[in-house]
Amino acid sequence: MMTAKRPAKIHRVLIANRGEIAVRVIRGCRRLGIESVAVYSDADRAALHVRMADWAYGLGAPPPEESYLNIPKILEAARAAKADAIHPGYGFLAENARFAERVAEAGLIWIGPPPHAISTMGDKIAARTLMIKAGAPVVPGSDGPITDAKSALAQAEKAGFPIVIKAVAGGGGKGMRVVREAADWQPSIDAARREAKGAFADDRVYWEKYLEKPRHVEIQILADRNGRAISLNERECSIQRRHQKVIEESPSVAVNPDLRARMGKAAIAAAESCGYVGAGTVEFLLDTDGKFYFLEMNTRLQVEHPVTEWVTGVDLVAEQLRIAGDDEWNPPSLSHAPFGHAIQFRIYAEDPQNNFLPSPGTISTYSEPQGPGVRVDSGVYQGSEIPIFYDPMVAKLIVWGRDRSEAVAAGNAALEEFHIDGIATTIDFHRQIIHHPEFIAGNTTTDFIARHFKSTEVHADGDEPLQQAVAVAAALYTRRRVGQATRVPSDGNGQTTRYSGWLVDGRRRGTDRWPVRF
Ligand code: MV4
Repeated sequence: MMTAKRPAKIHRVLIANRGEIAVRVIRGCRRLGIESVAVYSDADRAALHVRMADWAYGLGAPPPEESYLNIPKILEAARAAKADAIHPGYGFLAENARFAERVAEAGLIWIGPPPHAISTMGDKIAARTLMIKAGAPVVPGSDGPITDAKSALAQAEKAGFPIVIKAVAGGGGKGMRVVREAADWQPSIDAARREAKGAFADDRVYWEKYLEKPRHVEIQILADRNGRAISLNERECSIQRRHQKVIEESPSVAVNPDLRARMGKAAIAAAESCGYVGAGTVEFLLDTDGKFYFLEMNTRLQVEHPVTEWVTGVDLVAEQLRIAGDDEWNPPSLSHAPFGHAIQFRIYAEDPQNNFLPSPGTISTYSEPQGPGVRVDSGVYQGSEIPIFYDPMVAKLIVWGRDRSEAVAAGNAALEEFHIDGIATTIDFHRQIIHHPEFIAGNTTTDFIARHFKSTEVHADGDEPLQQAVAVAAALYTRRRVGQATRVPSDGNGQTTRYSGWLVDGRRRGTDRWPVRF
């Protein structure tokens, strides 16, 4: 058999997910000689993950509660398919401790961390407390949920404004409120509570000192049941829009070998503090003077895992399967990592011209870039329908170069070559970002898009005229490129070839724009 060593206990994995991550896990299984079982909603009958899996089971109606979040139906599919393990992907049930328990109770292997690790890290105060005990740096903040707003304010004022109120059950920015003066304290707590209650059915909130313009740097870890844990370097994920990551890269320009080693140690301490098993990510904020602070731990495989795979040479899905399905695990060697530089661009079915409104529909043209240093993790094919019910990410483009500037150039070329018609996508938005001198210079902080692409933000902040000019220029630039009338040349056979949107004034788009001089 031409396969890598299969974990002893896993023969058939049900993937409780859809889209590109379901496809990614199917590929990981196939490499290890493991059969895959897809599940699908009525909206996904013809989806790529269903076509690629060895087996497929329908779950029911499209709404997530009736399909990809429906625990009884998923367990029933696993039983019917004779699966021996379940991989949750990310999102949906991936960080649901109750689901992890139910999987084990059904006699199945859960390809993820123990339920208690999920629930501990899901409680942001419990996570902070554990990390303080483990001796890792944590942002100054409350040591429990806010009960008495007045005494909490007295404490917070010692740390100093600005302060951020966060949901205990939160993560991802939901229920977050920045407070800049005492007068806003009570209203901010009330607003954060309301939002937290709506989003998590848990209105507990806590406070932290708010760091301005930090970088978001996270550490990938792998841990096994026998207490072995390794860190697989960092990912920089500061380029995000309204708490949705847009571009991720590894390594981070802000991390040197010494800082990498210290952050790696803190991440391993986080994993050990909660008895972590499998692949996980420890998020840190890195402030402007190079100090880092624990933020939260994500107890799942993440969307941005491919950049780590590329610079470490480690197949993270295969390692997840080996850790879950073998008693003994040999950690992969990292002696050559990080090697080169990888960047991931998330391609969303969203319209940047229309405040990033989701753009569902049928993909009429789908043509992926290829060539050296190019990887595409996609959940679609030409003819796919993008349903309205789920996350609108359709593909991830991951590029590699020997250094960051080569990776950016590879990204520019590959984005140029990525053609999707029938729906709006964020492909051109990515090109605008990587052409920005501050991106090229590596000045990627979490306020990058809000500051430099103001026209894309409803709640713009800052008021410098220069920023206004940049935003207007960006908007005009986009309009010209996307709104230009399409030339329809003849292909010489009397037939008309349509280059839908890809000819501007007879010059192929992009050819005169790289490298950019500002
Ligand atoms: C912060 C912060 C500054 N100071 N906490 C946003 C999502 C959630 N995971 C935590 N977030 C933040 N927490 C303190 N004490 C700034 C952010 C933040 C952010 C973090 C990572 C990536 C993008 C961000 C964008 C805005 C705010």
